Amino acid sequence: MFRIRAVEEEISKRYANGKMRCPTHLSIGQESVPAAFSEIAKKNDFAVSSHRGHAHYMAKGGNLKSMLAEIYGKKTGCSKGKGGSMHLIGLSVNFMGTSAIVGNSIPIGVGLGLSAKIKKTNQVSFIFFGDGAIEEGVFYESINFAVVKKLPVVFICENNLYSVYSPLEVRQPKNRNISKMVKAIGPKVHSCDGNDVLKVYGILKKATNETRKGNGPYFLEFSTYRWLEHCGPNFDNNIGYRSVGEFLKWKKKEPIQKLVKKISSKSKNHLEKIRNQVKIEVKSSFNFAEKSPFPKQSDAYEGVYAKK
Ligand SMILES: Cc1ncc(C[n+]2csc(CCOP(=O)(O)OP(=O)(O)O)c2C)c(N)n1
Ligand SMILES: [Mg+2]
Repeated sequence: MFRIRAVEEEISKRYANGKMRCPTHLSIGQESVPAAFSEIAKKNDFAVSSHRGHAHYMAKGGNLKSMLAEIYGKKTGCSKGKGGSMHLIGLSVNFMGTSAIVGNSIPIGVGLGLSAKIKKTNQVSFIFFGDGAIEEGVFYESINFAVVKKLPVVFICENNLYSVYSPLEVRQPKNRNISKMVKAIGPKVHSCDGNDVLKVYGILKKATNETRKGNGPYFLEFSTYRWLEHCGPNFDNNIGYRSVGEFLKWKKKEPIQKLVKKISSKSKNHLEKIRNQVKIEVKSSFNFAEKSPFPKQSDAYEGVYAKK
């Protein structure tokens, strides 16, 4: 969680320098789910994510230097500087990509689950998406297919209440409970406080073990909240689509403090060590990205995907 927070805060701090020229969707406030995931997924398990994918890429073991270089548009980036923040890929750790099109990576994640089942590889496919992706038709086709074929897929919805500036209540019928609705399609469904990393860990671990055993797909809904604007490095509570009161209420429930309150003072010392290590790693990774060369004009038609 420290590592994700530190990277996202540094992006936010440096963004105004104008060197990162792609849109960026930051995960500050949403660190619990990817952090728990990082302790559960195996290296050869698959994962895909969406426009807000930095944390998932890092949690799957994606190379931090390559991610930052990508955001800076550099040749050393994970998509060779041609994709930017929303097109992250790490084939060496089976992080199979992120997409700017809401819902677009869901069927890809299901296809990866199907491949694991056909080839009997014992891999699990994890699909990260937001509450907005539930409103895309492809979500229903994909999860139905995963249920019918009993695929080893974990659908992970990080419900942060908003799709850009629209809260759930103007997008979906009043009193709809997403988990209940999805349960009717047939996957096993669980939900919990998505800012409580230990709770998320428990639910995600069980779902992963069960789906790996061949017991079919899971849909997990984790409630959380993004602190910054939908896209970009700033706070935007002043523009009126959400209240300062709501923001402060969620800020009190933020993932890192929630964990710190629960642990012993010995563990707190350990956390301080982690925080310091992370600072050093983040600084050197930004230096790498800033110093890396841009792609050449002649690279324009080269394949964008990194090789294993
Ligand atoms: C198919 C499609 N429709 C609309 C958009 C514009 N758009 C980009 S991000 C976003 C919000 C998605 O919300 P959610 O899935 O909840 O993710 P969050 O940003 O909250 O993490 C929208 C509507 C898009 N990129 N793709
Ligand atoms: Mg959302």
